[in-house]
Amino acid sequence: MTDVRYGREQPSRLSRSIESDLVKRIAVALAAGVVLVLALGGALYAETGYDAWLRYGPLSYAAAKQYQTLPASVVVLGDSSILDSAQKELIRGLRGMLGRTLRANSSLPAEPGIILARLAELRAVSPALKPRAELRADGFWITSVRLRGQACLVITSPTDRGVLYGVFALLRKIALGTPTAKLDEIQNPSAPLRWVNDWDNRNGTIERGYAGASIFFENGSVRADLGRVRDYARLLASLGINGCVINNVNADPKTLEDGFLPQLARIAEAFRPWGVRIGLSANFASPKVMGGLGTFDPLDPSVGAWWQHKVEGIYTQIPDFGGFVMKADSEGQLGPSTYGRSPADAANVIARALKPHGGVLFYRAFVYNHHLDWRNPKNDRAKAAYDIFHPLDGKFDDNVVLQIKYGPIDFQVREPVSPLFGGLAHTNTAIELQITQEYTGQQRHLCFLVPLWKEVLDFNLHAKELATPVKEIVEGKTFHRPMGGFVGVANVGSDLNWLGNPLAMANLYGFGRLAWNPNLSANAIVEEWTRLTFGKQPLVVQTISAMQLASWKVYESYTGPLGLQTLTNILGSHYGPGIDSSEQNGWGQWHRADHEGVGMDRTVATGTGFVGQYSPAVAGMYASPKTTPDDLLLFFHHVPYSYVLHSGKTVIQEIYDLHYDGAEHARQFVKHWETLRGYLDEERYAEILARLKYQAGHAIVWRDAVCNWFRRESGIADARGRVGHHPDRVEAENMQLNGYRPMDVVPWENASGGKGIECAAPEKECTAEFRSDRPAGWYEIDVQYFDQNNGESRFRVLVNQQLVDEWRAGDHLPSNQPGGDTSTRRWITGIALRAGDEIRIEGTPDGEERAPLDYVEVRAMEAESGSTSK
Ligand code: GCV
Repeated sequence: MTDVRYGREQPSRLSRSIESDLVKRIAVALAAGVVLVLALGGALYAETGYDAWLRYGPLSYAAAKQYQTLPASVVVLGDSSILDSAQKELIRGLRGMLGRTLRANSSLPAEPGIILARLAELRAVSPALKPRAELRADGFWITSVRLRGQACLVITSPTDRGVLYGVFALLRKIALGTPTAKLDEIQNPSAPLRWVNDWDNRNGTIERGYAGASIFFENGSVRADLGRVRDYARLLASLGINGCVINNVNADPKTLEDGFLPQLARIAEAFRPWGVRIGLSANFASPKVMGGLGTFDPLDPSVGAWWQHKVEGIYTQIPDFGGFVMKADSEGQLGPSTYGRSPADAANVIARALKPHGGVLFYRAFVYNHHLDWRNPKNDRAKAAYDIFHPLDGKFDDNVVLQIKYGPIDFQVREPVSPLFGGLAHTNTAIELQITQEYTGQQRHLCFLVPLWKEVLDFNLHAKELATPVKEIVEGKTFHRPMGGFVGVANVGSDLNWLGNPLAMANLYGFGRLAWNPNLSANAIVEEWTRLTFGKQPLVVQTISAMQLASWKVYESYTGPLGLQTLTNILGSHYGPGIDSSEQNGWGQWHRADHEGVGMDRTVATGTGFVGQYSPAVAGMYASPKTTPDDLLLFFHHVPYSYVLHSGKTVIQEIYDLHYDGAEHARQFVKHWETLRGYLDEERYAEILARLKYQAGHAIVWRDAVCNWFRRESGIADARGRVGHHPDRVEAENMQLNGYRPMDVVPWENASGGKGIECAAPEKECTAEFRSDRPAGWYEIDVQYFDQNNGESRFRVLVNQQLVDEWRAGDHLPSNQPGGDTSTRRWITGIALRAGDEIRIEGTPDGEERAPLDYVEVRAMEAESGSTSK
């Protein structure tokens, strides 16, 4: 690979904004941080990521000093498991941060105290104490007052849950060093429904989960030990999340079997002390497939009676059951269309069963036909949700909430906002966001999604005269709806750090904080999260925050810029590149690239008409390529490759440039992270470094696959001469092979030159060697190999017979084939080479994995001299 000095001659938007921000923040922080880390010396301790943002690490002497006046006792007025959690959490947090253990009391003592109480109980002891503004359910008031002559800090709310949230808010303030002496603060949640969904299966797997097995289920049963569930509930409560659906929306009908309910009740019990109600994904065909009826027709009275009986059974076991989420008539799940009934018929029959118990029915608007005829240019999956649900507006009962994914397709790296939010003036709605990074790098790539979510939530749909940002629609404000909110698909797993990567936890944190207050900025959220998760050293905070904030656009730029959507293999893992996979099939994730041009015409005038689902102001913007923002151009318009963007570049050149910029930025993440060595615990430092290095290598796989594919399709060369030219690269199939044989990789663009090599025989060592023709100097040898899931091959790299590196291909990537999902880079830095040196790679196959290799790059290290990391 050439040493890409991207952006120097003609910096792209991505380069300019991200680079300068990162460099500025880190320079400032370096100046301040160096001093701090020296002062801290050996204070860093081992971390697993398990405690996430609730570490309650000891504050420095200076930071702790301002909290010396906090009372020595914590008093709970009232009796409930949630208040008990609140009291214990406060004691735990203050002990961790301040080294002080509060006295626990249950009545007002004759000394200053921190008082935890619902408003009702507080009034009984102090009738005059009233919040100065409205306190809604789950909202809280933290105030410093005198009670019976004693200086007290009161945390109160109309609900137990609100008191708990107030405690977490106070602990967060202390962890962040915010003064608490004169507090008088009221916070109300943005919306009543702040839920997560977990797509766990009874067999212990998780659909689109990337962090190990289910914390709920194992071998068909609820786990015996629910310790992880309790700790998950605590994390959720700390963000104000009040509901959790615990099973896959592709729901197993057996979930609702009577015999299973007592097991589910155990999960509800684990959540209850943290104020998190459980919900279940229900299979719409349950009355028939497990309920013994001959039908699941929602208008058949026997079906209504079945749901009523079932729901009563659930409430007997789980009195605070939150409700169901329903995926019906979608991706193979049966639904009301079987009987010619509407989603409103389906939702209402179940909602009516839930209503007397206070339960909610989340009906997912993710309904579309995945057998669309791709040959018909008028067909468009993006139109489905609006076409189906807009005509039903006003027909849903009041305890039904339509759960709508943020975009009209499916959690792509970028989509426009779903027009359906603007088309439901008489229906409760909730926005569905995806915390688990299905299409955004599966927690192996850094991709902080809060900036994406902010763009969506702040987007003005112009659904009424005044501004109608999406956040206000789902809060229920715009259309004066009684209910609404936020749903995040979390999919935490049993990996100790919950999401498989400590940095990915910023997405869970960010989701919760936005659900509580969507007006928070991405900047504020990430800084807060970083300080809570990694401590307050300026270098750490600035570096991690800057990397996180840059990461979504970096990921977008090498996986699907300009509104192309994530160009991944949509028929399989949704992970590595698979540019063709979205075409010529019924799934409707089309980008319509051909020899002439690229993008999908969704205009009313000449295309599918999707644009017409927006209000006139928004539709007007998307109607023409001239007024459509560049980053969504190809979602709305089919244009020739030579079309000139607002950036001044042609579409094809922007595709090339963004991919090169993105891959280079991913490489820079590694460099930025390396500046943190010694500032963090070694465990998380090393774990994250490994992920970032992996990402930097995989970003190159993405870059080359997409650029080569478009180069071939468009026939237009890269004006900067990079695409298809890799002067540092030696293709494995061109090396001297012993035991290895060339193989074709499918699709061709997922391997350099479309080919790799593999050992011809199982379990027999093979070698591939070549001689370097580079002048004497320090080099990096990058080995691109395939790490399949069906074996753990071993590799050794020797320079002139001297072993310089060895490793096992033991990662768990989502494929058994050599290709875009499995292509992995080993970075071997700091190697002294002279012309004529022999570089040999020895591969030892294992199982079905034949030590497959793609290529080797020998790159001069001048730019990074001094780095010795591996
Ligand atoms: C749970 C996408 C995912 C599916 C998921 C579906 C949904 O299609 O790939 O795994 O199914 O969305 O949200 O229902």
